[in-house]
Amino acid sequence: MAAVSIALVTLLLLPIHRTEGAEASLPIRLNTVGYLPGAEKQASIALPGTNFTVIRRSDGATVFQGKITGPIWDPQTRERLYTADFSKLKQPGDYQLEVPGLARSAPFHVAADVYREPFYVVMRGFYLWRCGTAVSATYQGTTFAHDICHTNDAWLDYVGGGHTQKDGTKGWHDAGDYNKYVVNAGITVGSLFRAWEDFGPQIQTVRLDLPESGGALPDFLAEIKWEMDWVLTMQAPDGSVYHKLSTIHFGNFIPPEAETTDRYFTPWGSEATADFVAMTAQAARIFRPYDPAFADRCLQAAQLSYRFLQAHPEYHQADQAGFTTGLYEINVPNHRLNGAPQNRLWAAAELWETTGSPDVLHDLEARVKTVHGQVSLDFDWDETKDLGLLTYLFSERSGRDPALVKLVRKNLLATADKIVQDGQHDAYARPLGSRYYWGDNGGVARQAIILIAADRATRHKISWFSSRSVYRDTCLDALNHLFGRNYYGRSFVTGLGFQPPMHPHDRRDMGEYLNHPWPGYLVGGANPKATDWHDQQSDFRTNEIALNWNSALVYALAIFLANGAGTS
Ligand code: 9MR
Ligand code: ZN
Repeated sequence: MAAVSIALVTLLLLPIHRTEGAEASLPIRLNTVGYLPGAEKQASIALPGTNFTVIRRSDGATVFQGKITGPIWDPQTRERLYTADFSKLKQPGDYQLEVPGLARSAPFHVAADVYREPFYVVMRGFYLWRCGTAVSATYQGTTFAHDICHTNDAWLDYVGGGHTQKDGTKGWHDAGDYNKYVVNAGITVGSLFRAWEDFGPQIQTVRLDLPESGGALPDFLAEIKWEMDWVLTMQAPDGSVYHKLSTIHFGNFIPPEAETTDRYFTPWGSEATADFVAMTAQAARIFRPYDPAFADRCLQAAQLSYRFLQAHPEYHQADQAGFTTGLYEINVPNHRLNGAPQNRLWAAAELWETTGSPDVLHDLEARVKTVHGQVSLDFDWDETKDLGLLTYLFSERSGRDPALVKLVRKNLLATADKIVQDGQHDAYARPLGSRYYWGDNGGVARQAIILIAADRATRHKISWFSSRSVYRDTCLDALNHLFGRNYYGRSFVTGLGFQPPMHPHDRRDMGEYLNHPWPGYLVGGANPKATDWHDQQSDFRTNEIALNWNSALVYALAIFLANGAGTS
């Protein structure tokens, strides 16, 4: 905790550049949260220089000196960028990087536990997103709280229930809006479960201070259960799954408890139903050791919706007519062939992994063949098949087609290597290369899922999580980028690092919170160009927050929780 607050209250000696983007841009750009001791450490510098030093903040001593290299031309930002490499600085401490006479960087830390506090804050973001309850958390002297909200969720008018209500409470608000969308729950819960399955033991060492802390469930799973309790309410009696629970139009910037406009279940869709199967099937096996009754309930729900999907192989688009809230509709034509195969592949993978059913494996492998075992370069809510492919690849169950397993492994490594290369070719070492789109900051973080899978696939089981590799270094590059090694020199996560977003598109950030944004949220990011980020509340295109992006950041941070494992 202390480490992060020090960074925020620091007075700085920083020349500010005005650039073509609306935001001030700082010339020395590095991870303003900090580095693990053994990690590679580089800053991108937008000023010509020859030498740099690193200064210890406690006594002003110069602890490192080096030569600046470059420049390289960044076609995305149209800058000449220089590089300072201070990887050899391994001594834990608080520092600033200086180009003598020209500029000094934001403060940063070197510490083995440098990502523990950010992990805590970002996971707390999920708790603060809870719907159907009052929430409260104090961060750096400000208490962020709202009263119990959306207790009337929701009306059945659009799903054949007449003007009656059914329980649809709990869950998390989606983003800067308070609606609840099954498809975005899918990628979010899937990424968080992936984090648990890959890094559960180290995640368990972080206490999240939840109302449930100290109970039967590990904190991390208790937080996800809040969402799953809502997800289960989205299943219709026949196994189809309502696409979303939403107001008709986006609401105003008011606290959640003040939003009393009617909210409705919307008709079912293939994407929501497939994602529902995946989430509930995965929950069944993950919750089994802690809460068998809940695991049974999830498994039954998964089976019912899977049977429904099998009986409805064609793509069924959710009817969202009349609603102007988020669509979360998979509208790439190819994805619609064979009934949204991407999500169905993921559904089959999780159900097979949980049950071992040969029929489900047969279905799964047919779908893996349909997509040629292709692991996508980056993925989000509209492309969950990678999650299924990874579950298939790492399964310890018998019965898989060895040739298909080999193909997926080969494709995974090719994709991961491409991510590594894209990062190496980017002036800010951004592992998404030059791809800029709505929510690309989430994409940058989510690359870690593919990279870690490649890391795991290329190592002996016993050691895959314990030492450095180019894949893990690239995951750190993702964190470096999001915490300040970017065109803006700023952190993209509220409450963390240097000059974090102050005006995210978040409906809670009004009244007393107008200039105190709720902490722990990754904003969408520059889009459609590297220089198009605006820290303005109205800019939902680049400055909104969202569950799916935060879940990817949680994954990336979880990798490095264990005493800096993998980097020393
Ligand atoms: O994350 C979504 C992005 O991929 C889409 O391009 C965009 C426009 O459809 O919508 C984003 O999702 C928003 C959702 O529809 C409503 N809640 C806020 C989400 C984040 O902006
Ligand atoms: Zn709510």
